[in-house]
Amino acid sequence: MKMIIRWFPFGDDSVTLSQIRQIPGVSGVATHLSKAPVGSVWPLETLQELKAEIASYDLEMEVIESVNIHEDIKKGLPSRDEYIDAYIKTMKNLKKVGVKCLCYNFMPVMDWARSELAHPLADGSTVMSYRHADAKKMNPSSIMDAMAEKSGGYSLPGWEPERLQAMASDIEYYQNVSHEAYWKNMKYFLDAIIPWAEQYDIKMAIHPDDPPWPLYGLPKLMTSEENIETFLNLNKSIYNGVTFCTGSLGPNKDNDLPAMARRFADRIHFAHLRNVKRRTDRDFEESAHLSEAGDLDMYEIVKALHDAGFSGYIRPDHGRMIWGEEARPGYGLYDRAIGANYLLGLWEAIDKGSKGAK
Ligand code: DNO
Repeated sequence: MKMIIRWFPFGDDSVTLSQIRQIPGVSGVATHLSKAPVGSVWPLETLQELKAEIASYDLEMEVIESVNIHEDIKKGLPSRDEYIDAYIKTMKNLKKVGVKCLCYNFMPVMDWARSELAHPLADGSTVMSYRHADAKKMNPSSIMDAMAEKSGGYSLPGWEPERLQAMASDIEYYQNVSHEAYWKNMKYFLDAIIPWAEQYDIKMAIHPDDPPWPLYGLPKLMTSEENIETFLNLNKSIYNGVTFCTGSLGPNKDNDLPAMARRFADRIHFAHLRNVKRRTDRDFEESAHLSEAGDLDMYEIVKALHDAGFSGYIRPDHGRMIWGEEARPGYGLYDRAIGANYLLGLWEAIDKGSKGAK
């Protein structure tokens, strides 16, 4: 097992590599080329420069999070083949710089969703939270309608009218895409790239949908044990694996995370470990990593991975914003450093316990 931390390159992160270097037990970062347009081939030279910068802090760049999937692939359009081709070329360049694991997602239109970025907790920290009723109001289609009626729009940085327009029409598009069709589009992508993943020895690790339930009528498939099983059966190569994100799957109380970790252990290549506090069956907030801070039993989750012989990558996930830190929501230094060392402590105790150490 290797403990890593997510890091955003090219001055896009308030957290520095020299700070990450000082977190005990962290061997590397999960990173990506944020400026590369979706669907483009990631330039080898830029990857080499990035790797050298990371290596100069004695850290590894073995995990990429993420090479995003072009929407045409998810939609199953004829143009998908050229984007798949570009994806494979990117994988080839990643292989050349020693990448071993690639995290991506197949969420339609948007990545994870939250309704509040700085929800105050009783201890004075803030976390990201999700209230289903509020999230529904953020539907880009209804915001566009509201704007059209000049009744005032929702304003969130990054939700500019142009982007909203594209999101709204994409959401519209998916209203007619059945789950069966979406599974087929996934399989088409997997069958095209997994043979290359095998050749380049890059473990593919799909990220679950977050939150793990339907939103805006979009096909959300990576949400449950049953669906992950279906996904893994689409292409049975060991290289077709998952990112086991406890914070994404955890808001649904029916997801038995230790059981899922045991069941899918040989196909889990990357684990995002964090805790959540459920408020209702559709509302939750993120919490400190410690088991008692949320609803997930982190000891049982780590134990399940350990006992199954997990040898992939783990990273602490979204942390609280504490000690006055100002950073990208969820990705501050302090609480993730605490989280990493809590998880490493669990791992050491479980590992030594299993060997009967005194
Ligand atoms: C959220 C992250 C996700 C993840 C992507 C993977 O904090 O875990 O944005 O990186 O879904 O493609």
